[in-house]
Amino acid sequence: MPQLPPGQRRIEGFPRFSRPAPAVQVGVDPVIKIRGALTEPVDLPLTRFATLPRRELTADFHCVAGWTATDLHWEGVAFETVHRTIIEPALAPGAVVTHLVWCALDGYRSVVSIDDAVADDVLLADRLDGRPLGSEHGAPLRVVSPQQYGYVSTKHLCGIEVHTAEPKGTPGVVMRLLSPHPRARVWHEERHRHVPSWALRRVYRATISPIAAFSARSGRRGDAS
Ligand SMILES: Nc1nc2c(c(=O)[nH]1)N[C@H]1C(S)=C(S)[C@@H](COP(=O)(O)O)O[C@H]1N2
Ligand SMILES: [Mo]
Repeated sequence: MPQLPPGQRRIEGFPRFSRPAPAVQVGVDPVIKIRGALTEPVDLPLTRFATLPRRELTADFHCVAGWTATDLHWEGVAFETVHRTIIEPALAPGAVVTHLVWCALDGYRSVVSIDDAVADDVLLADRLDGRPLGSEHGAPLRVVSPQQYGYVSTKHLCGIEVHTAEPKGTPGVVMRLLSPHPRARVWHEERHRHVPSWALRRVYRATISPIAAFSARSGRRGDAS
């Protein structure tokens, strides 16, 4: 059996593990709003996204809480393609991009360094295991970044912020303590910025079943697939 990254355990299937799914908007062409260090804002409608060169990827998915779903088959567009063909030509003169923020319809946000975002295996995915992505796993479009903890793989993607410096983190002591690692690389066990990974493994493990159960229930609401 192939080895898993440190502190991870294999889980059956692919649990839903997130906030309640946002309502699916029927009859509108969803748009990814690209904002930030650009000459002007760029809107990327999914109808245009659908014309970009496609990419397939089979990868494991690692949640920071310690579960790993194996051999998921994703289809979509490499983020590097979106960056090279849509974002780079729109950059403000002299802007040197250092970070992006993935923004989601449910209000979820995650910060990534540009180097991690343009890695070869980072996808904006609209299909999973041969089917259109369901709302439980991030319809209509989600980020998939297999080398990083799942919290980077933002579901229901609706915006990308383009930054020339690292955006400020969440305020509040507890949140700051548990703030995500700036690289979040699974094989380096970069779970958090401040708290060592071993300190949380047990605590996290205890949260997996309750969160998965809650997520499964809230994910069925408004599920389109
Ligand atoms: N929009 C959004 N994306 C999200 C989350 C979320 O709550 N909302 N949770 C993150 C976390 S912590 C994980 S582990 C994965 C879980 O993806 P899944 O629900 O498809 O298993 O989604 C990530 N992306
Ligand atoms: Mo997670």
